[in-house]
Amino acid sequence: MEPLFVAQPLLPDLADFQNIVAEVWRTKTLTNGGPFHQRLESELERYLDVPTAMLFNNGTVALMAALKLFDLPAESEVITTPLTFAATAHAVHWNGLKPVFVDVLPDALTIDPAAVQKAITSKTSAILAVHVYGTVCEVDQLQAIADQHGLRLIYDSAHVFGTTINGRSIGSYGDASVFSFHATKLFNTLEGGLISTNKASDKADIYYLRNFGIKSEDEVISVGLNGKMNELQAAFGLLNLPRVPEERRCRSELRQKYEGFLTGLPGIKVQLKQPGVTNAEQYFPIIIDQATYGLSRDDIYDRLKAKGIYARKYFHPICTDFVPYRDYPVHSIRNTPYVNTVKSQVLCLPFHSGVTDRHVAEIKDVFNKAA
Ligand code: T4K
Repeated sequence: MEPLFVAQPLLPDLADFQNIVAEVWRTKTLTNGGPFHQRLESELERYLDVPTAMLFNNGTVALMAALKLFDLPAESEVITTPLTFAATAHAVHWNGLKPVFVDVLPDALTIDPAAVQKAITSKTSAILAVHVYGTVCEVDQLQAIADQHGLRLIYDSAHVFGTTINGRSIGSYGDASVFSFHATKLFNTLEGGLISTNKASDKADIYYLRNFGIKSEDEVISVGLNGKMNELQAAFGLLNLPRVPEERRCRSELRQKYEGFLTGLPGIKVQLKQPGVTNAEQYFPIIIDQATYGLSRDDIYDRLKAKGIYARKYFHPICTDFVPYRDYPVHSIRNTPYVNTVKSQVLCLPFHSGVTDRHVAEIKDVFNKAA
């Protein structure tokens, strides 16, 4: 059997992409907001149903720019989760701000609002919450906390492209939302990212942050980055966007197949179902409790790997295990932060349209033997 990976990129039809490449060769417009970029940006504004959707060259740079947008005081504290990809914490650090890590909620694995409350100090300036694995944060509670303390609320939405909560776009929550269009994401532009906000008036500021702060040939008005997406990325995205619903449908079916044999297995928890939330179908995480199940997460990971099935232990090690953040505590309402337990229990199974029934049977076999 060919190796099976946790992710497989969504690809446009090659001939369609070749035609678009030929068009780029003809116009010689490679970057700096060309026609493909402009089209993709307006299509995403519609798709995400937000007044402001601004493309970036990747999700990490978009996160850095989103934090910069609010002029947070130097060295102030940004409360975030340690159960995320390193980029979330790094973006805080690159802005000269201090990440303050707090615990996650059992089952949901998103940032715990009670732990956020507890971690707020006079130096706190923002909350950077992550809709991890596609499970959405406690958006109402977080907004109430942010309002009460005058904090900015920014969402890392890398895992929730196209999610809605009771019909409202995930990209419209908080002060800003940041998406990743990396190859491993449901919607990809090779590499790419986006900032969305609920205010049309943010457009100009985000534009300057993305393009060196250049206002005109003679004027630079802010300390901007080079966060621009190029024309080949944008064209790739334009061809991929219409393919997202079908990919999402395949993943939804796959979710049902996985849940068919995992739900009810003692010691295994599948992803939380959130009423009113449309799941983006980005990841399929499970939590394996060795004491009840008999085998550990790492045992299952190894057994799958022996069959050429590469599940991933996202996001273990967690941020506070990484060298730059090793001295940072995890604030919690518990004596032992829940995240320190669950980090050794989460496993993301291969989750994309390339997973066949044969693969599912192989994976089921591993779990059944273990049970
Ligand atoms: N915030 C959050 C919450 C995120 O999850 C991420 C990114 C970001 C921020 C930052 O956004 P970006 O700056 O990346 O836009 C991957 C991705 O590189 C990373 O984008 C993603 N999160 C993270 C969760 O996963 P790795 O180290 O797991 O990537 P890699 O190369 O091991 O890929 C996983 C599997 O996917 C491979 O085994 C095979 C398959 N694959 C991968 C690539 C890159 C392909 O089939 N083709 C490919 O081109 O980090």
